Amino acid sequence: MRTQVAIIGAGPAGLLLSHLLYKAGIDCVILERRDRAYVESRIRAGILEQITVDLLRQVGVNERMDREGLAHDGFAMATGEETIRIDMAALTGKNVMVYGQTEVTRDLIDAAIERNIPLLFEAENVAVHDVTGAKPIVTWTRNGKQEKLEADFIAGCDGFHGVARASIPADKLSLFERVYPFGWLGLLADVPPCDHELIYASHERGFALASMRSHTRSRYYVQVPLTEKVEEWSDERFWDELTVRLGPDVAPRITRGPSLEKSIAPLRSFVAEPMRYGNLFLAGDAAHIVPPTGAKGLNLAASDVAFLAEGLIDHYKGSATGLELYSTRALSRIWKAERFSWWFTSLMHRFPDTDAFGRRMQMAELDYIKGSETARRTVAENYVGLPLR
Ligand code: RFL
Ligand code: PHB
Repeated sequence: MRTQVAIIGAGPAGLLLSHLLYKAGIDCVILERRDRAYVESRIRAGILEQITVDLLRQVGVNERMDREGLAHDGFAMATGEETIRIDMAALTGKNVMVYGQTEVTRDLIDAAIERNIPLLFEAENVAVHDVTGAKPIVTWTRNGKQEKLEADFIAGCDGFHGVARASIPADKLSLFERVYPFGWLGLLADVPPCDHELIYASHERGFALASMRSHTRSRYYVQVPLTEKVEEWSDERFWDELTVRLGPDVAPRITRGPSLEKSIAPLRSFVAEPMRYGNLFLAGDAAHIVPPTGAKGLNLAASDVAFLAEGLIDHYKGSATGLELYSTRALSRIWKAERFSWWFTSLMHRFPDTDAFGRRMQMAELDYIKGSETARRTVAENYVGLPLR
């Protein structure tokens, strides 16, 4: 088999890239290790920046998102004592869209099948070869049979634990990492959200987030120590803790219900530089991870593949510039999102070494944000997403 671009991974990065290439008339094949049901059921992100929404519209995979997605003009930061509303629309003229990653993924897969974009699920033992040569190769096994694909380029869109970054010699990459000493326990339930906007709460007992998927489906998170096991959290225990952390004003508006899903995600900041090795390009979580506090992970995956598609389109038009600039362009946006996510995480969470002074610093910063339109605009500008360039 032969194609122009071999894409490893059918997450948001790989799928969106395939549609951007399709629109430009560039052939690709997507190889995904898991089956379709597994890929579509991974519950993760919920917030799309306008740039991501625009990209989905650009590739024509926007019909259901525009019908079912909820535009949000603001969100709240709560301290237990006060609530600060960040009016994104007034401060930046932009908003964000609540539309789950599961829905984005489902729409992109449906459209890929409709457009006959080759999408191979259950491709096991994917390996890349000769990536520094002119004819890179991807091999895999499927139903016990060894398969092979020749390509001009390989896009490693296979997430943090994928094979693409792992195939690059260690001395060709610089890695930057911070692992946080806590995780997020998330719960999804078919109950109406406690508020029409998201609430990020910084409480003495730890962080909590009230989010949603629709008017009838809520997504909540509480910060937990990494030693915690999900089995130790009955639904009742989760709702009790959430109620305390969201504070007395919000508590009466929380509707409890049985969990559809409950899981713990560790928090990490991570960047691998550069995002290119020969003809292998990394995009999305394969190259970087942000803690979910800023809602940036999926959105960075989208902006990466926008830069990568631009480079590939340039290449097939005869210019190497876009691909040469890919890593630099992408990393410039990534590092700013890394900074915002790290800052927002540091401000809102309780760290094991957060003493009385540290807590006062957090409270003083939140009070400053409350009183300063300039500070609120800075938060809003980063949350809605910085421009591509
Ligand atoms: P993905 O989604 O991990 O997809 C990678 C795909 O590659 C496949 N794969 C392989 N395929 C073939 N061969 C191999 N060897 C392979 N290894 C892996 C995998 O099966 C998978 O299908 O990466 P991608 O496309 O880069 O997308 C990144 C996003 O998924 C991620 O950044 C976000 O989910 C992060 N995130 C959030 N991002 C936001 O923008 N807004 C949010 O509100 C938000 N909330 C979140 C989040 C992530 C969370 N968790 C669980 C980490 C909330 C949470 C709790
Ligand atoms: C979510 O709805 O899953 C979500 C929303 C905002 C975040 C992180 C996760 O910052």
